[in-house]
Amino acid sequence: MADHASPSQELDALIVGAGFAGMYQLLCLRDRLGLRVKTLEAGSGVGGTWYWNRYPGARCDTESHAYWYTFDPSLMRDWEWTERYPGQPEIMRYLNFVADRFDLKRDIQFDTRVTAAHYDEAANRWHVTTEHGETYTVKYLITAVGCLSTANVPNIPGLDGFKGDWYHTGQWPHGGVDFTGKRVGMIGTGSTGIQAAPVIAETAEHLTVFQRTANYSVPARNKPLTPEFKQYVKDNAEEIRQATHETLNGHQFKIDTKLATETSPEERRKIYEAAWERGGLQFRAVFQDMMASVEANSTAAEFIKGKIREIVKDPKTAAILSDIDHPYAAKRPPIDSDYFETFNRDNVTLVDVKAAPIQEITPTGIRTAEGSYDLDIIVFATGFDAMTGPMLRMDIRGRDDVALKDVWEGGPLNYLGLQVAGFPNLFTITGPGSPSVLCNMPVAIEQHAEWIADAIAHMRANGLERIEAKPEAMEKWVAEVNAVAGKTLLPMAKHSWYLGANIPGKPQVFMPYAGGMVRYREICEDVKARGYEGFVLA
Ligand code: NA7
Repeated sequence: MADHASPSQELDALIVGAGFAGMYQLLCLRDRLGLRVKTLEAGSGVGGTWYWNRYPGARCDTESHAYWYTFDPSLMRDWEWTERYPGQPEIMRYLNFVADRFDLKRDIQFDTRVTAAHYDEAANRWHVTTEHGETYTVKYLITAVGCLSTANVPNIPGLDGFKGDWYHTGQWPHGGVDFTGKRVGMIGTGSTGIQAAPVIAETAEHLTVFQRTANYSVPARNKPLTPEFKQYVKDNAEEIRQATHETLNGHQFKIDTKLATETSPEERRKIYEAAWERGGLQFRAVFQDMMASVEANSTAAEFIKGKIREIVKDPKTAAILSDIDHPYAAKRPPIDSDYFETFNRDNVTLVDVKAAPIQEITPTGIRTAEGSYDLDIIVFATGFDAMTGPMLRMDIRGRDDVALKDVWEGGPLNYLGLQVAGFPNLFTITGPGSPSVLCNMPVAIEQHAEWIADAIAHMRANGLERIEAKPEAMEKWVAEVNAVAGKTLLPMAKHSWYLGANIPGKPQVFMPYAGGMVRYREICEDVKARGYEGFVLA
């Protein structure tokens, strides 16, 4: 812990966060540009979102051979994933392997949460403060704080008086939780709840799932990778990397050119059956028009609802699970391992809290409008204050002491998801307005970190001290982000965290850029080629 009277440390750059983004940004700035740079990380190890999300069943929904760093071919050859989708512990092993290989930890200070960052215009420096009272004075500040790192524990009356234990999936205890012999209540059926429920049900005496909005899910079909597939990945690493750079969402598979609306019902059914058997997010990619046409989307939606009714034996439970109110994949589409099958177990109950909302948490459980449920443990799989939350929990102030929270009062303003006007030399990796969560994250992160490093290199080469988004460029970009989202079905999911609608009082603005990673990369390259068009460099 720092001495409060210790002088401010001066650095060229400071990075906040040591997940995928912060680690790679550190490597870019320290090893390629030779900057004096440090990373501050709230956790006790690398991993970011994966460091905190240790809940049972936590697993990536991108296939492992596309979910890694691709900047170094030898790194891709030297790491071997064991499963089709990497589980949280394996991702942690991978990130530690990368951190050790590039000796990153010597410049990462763990257990250090940044609380404030204020820009001093006269000195053109950011003054950064940590929760321990340490201060840093830096020219460049880069936030690599993740999109899903501010846990949302809903404000349900009575939680303080609950006599059992409760946990949020995004702040899971490192020692794990023993559910043996416990009556567990889980609130939330997003990707997290859908992953956690089958695993909790295996050991809990009883699991009660409180569902507010029914959700689609497609089987993940996770499996161990064969020696042949591992060899294929080693032999084709560069081709796989190239493929992730050529697809809309940074995955290794392309979206089919066929249109659902121009395919016969019999043929469509065959295509959906094959995609269901293959499993994974690729289900979304079998028709070109799935995310653009309500008619096309409803064919996928009806297929999945039919599967839910086929799998779940109790018709009432099946009806509650399949009563879904939004287009397929308009909310982040989960993939699962036996989620719907879990409701066929004798020790699992589904409670519809849309029909009968949760009214309070009592000392012994949860009370809804229809009844009380006695519980020993409550699991909140209730998501995150996504994208803006991790930024706004720091007191960030730009020119003239203007607070970011005031600039973002009506929704996040950002140019390319990289910079906010009035906040010079502050870069946001995968900030609102970037493809980020609509893309395979490592692909988005590598592009951002490299673009930021290039911008800083350009400034150093040209004796420039300051880079700042122009307000008009920012406004134009925000309009573009909205316009692009408007061409898709994404805004039709009214409760989605993409829109900020999951957090009471949060402005409802579609936050990520839905135009795809390929287009976004082209735009960023074009901006760079035009001398950082839309930015003021001074
Ligand atoms: P999500 O996708 O935001 O899901 C949160 C779930 O919690 C969702 O079902 C919510 O229902 C439910 N929720 C939230 N607050 C409440 C209250 N007060 N009462 C009842 N139910 C509630 O978070 P996840 O962690 O599952 O996934 C986040 C991302 O991580 C995911 O999209 C992937 O990108 C990885 P609602 O839908 O709001 O009615």
